[in-house]
Amino acid sequence: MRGLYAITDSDNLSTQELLPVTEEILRAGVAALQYRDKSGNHDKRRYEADRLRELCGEHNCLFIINDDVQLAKETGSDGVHLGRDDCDCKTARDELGEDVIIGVSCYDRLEAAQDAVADGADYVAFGSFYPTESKQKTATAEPEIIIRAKERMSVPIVAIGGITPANCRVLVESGADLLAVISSIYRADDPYSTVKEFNRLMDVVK
Ligand code: TZP
Ligand code: MG
Repeated sequence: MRGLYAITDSDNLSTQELLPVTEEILRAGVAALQYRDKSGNHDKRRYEADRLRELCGEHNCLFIINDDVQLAKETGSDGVHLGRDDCDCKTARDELGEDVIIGVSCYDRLEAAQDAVADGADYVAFGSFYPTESKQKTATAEPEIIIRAKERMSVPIVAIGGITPANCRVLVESGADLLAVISSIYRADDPYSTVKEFNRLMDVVK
């Protein structure tokens, strides 16, 4: 896993808006897409997740569901992403099996990442590295944590939080394998070109 990790801007987009802009983002070439929707509307979530999984299949992109192990199971997604309010990694593994990718948010805590890896996480995420309007109550992480994590663990490292083409360089140079972004692509004037720009900055050929 290396490259851009797009996260859906579901707080701000209707289904009719979300699907075409996501297709544009996928056409430009991202490594993974995370479906992040906090609405609690099961029917909407199921519908959107099914459509997005299909789109990811067409564009050779991993499809990861945020928070919801059951939705990941129902939709046959490639993986699930868990934070501190979600079920633990071992429970998710028991439910989803060995082949499914499990990612874990570790905020600004290296020890949490080591614990997650010991519990079978396939990648770990740190952040926020920069101020973000997409999530309230975030921790603040420094690029140094990526360097320390790369020394201690071999799973891919995800950086998240306020990342843009203009500020991502230090994260890439620190060793981030994936840059997870919402607003700088979903709210860009030109999401397609912005993904291309990120890929160029990360030296990813897509
Ligand atoms: N977790 C930490 S920051 C964040 C999440 C989900 C939001 C990232 O969104 P943006 O718009 O790329 O800052
Ligand atoms: Mg969560």
